[in-house]
Amino acid sequence: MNPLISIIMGSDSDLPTMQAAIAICEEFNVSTEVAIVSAHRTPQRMFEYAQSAHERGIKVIIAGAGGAAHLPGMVASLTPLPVIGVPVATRNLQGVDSLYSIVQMPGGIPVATVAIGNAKNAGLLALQILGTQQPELLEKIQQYRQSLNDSVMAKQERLDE
Ligand code: RP5
Repeated sequence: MNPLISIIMGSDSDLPTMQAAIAICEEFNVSTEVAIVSAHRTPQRMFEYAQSAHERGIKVIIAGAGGAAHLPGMVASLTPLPVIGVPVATRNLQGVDSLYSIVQMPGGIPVATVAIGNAKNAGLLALQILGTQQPELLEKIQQYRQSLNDSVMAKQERLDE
């Protein structure tokens, strides 16, 4: 299966955070391409990767980075595909630096940004974007939502006992 969702990150130190995006895509049986692409350390690779992603059949890119987190914005400027940014938590500023770096894109080049460290939501959003073109995937998302609802109701029942 050709990968439909690309999950990239600035460093292997981002992988523990980004693992949640990989896991949710696996849960929905959607193939992913996972790569370390640094805006600062491998700028040429970033250009090549972002410019060729749509030609390889990728539909959505999830990009995680921490600190002066340029990767999602730079990649968004190089591809026509939707880009979802994941601000990775940092030691000194706890990821507020990453969040501001990613979310404050000037008009013209959007990056959809999830909460600090919330790669799971980035994965789900990517799946929902794919789902607009895949009715069976949309149905799985509905089932997933139902399972969230059921788990809350089960907790309520235990509280009421
Ligand atoms: C960013 O710098 C990466 O996305 C990572 O979050 C941060 C630190 O990278 P390492 O020094 O751990 O490789 O580019």
